[in-house]
Amino acid sequence: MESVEVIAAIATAPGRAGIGVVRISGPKLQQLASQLTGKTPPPPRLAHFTRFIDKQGAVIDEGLLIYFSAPASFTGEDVLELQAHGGDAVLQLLLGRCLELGARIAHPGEFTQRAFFNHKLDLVQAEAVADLIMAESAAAVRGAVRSLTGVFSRKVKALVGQLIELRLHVEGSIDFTEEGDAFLAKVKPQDSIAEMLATLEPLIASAVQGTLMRTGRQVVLIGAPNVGKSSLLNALAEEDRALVTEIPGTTRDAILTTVHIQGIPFHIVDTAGIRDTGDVVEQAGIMRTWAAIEHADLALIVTDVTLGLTAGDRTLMTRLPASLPYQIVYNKIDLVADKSSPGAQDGIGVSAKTGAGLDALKDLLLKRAGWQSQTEPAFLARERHLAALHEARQHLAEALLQRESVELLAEELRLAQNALASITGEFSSDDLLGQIFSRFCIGK
Ligand SMILES: Nc1nc2c(ncn2[C@@H]2O[C@H](COP(=O)(O)OP(=O)(O)O)[C@@H](O)[C@H]2O)c(=O)[nH]1
Ligand SMILES: [Mg+2]
Repeated sequence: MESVEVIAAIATAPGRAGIGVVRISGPKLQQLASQLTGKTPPPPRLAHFTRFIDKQGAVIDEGLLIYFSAPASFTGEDVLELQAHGGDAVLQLLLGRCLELGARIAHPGEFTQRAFFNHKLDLVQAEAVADLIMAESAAAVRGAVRSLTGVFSRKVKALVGQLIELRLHVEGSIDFTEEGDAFLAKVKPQDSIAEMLATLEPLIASAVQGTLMRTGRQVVLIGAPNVGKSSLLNALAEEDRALVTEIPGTTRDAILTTVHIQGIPFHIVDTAGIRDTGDVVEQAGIMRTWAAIEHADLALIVTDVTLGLTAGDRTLMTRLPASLPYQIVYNKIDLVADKSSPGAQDGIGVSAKTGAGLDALKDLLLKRAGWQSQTEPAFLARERHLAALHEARQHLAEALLQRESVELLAEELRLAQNALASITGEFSSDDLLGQIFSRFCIGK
């Protein structure tokens, strides 16, 4: 067997804090613990107050040492957690001492990778660790925790189990052609396939919501200068992100702000108003506006309700990429008496100044993003999961059509199983694993 290296990393964020943690994982860490503390190693799972000493026996710091004995640890190996004071220099000294004692610095995500290889977590759960750390809203935290605790994995594994069961029968019927047909007639593969497809649908719906919660949508605010784009951004963000003045051409740079609506991140870009101008800085800003439009999922065309949709707005609409959906927003409705008039059919009326209509605008953004609040709570999912679920659905649908050839039926079922198993990592190639774990932060 190849020997497993001892890895170590500072597990807490850089900067100053009450405590900071150095984490070590690998085989037989008791000896390292003794060398680090100058004492006999403590029993597992007990917080142990100790001094951490350097090569000459001088004290580096004092703090808590916790020893987790394999396999009862996060990684499934021996793990040491050193809780020292939270300063960069002291933690570096402590880490340096661990390296002297034979550890090497862990790669990003390597602790979680080891947990995966030691069957402590499946792939969905490992990804959820990273997602939980990156989560920016309470809803995203809940979604990541649902994945981490195995809610998503269990559903996928149940389907894989059903598929294996069915494949046993189907493949069996190929091998024993004589009794095969009778065998199949009893199992009724079409029925179980239809049942699996029915289970897959809500799973896909949840995953769609989960990916939305993770990645969100990019929304660009465009329109003529002075219609209130920056004011609208500030109103949505509930803080003054962009400069607002009565001078047309105030916004020069594209400003990105993330606003969470029901936990979904909307990355809203405020842009320089589009107009012909001799000002080179403003021109550069307008170029950036077009660049932001390229990356957007939705454009909000902001207009001043007192002016209505102008010729300039109409030209702008024709110049947008055909694939980009847009929505007209009439701003400054506080200035008109009849609030329903201009935007009634083709747009939505808001006032960035008073906040009127903002809730309706938020609802509209959610709807345009495909958010459905009535579905069961989402687990935080990735595009990778969604693609695999779609692939499985496709193969099951194909399998449903294979009434003539048992071989083709068997093949579709096999492909459906592979797709599902790739979600939890049972069939993942090393490339995929490398990609997933390299995105982690060090110490995780
Ligand atoms: N009455 C009223 N004025 C607004 C509203 N929104 C923006 N303004 C004013 O319109 C002017 C231009 O706003 P700004 O946000 O800089 O527009 P932008 O150039 O499109 O970004 C400023 O004087 C704002 O105070 C609104 O809803 N009602
Ligand atoms: Mg502006």
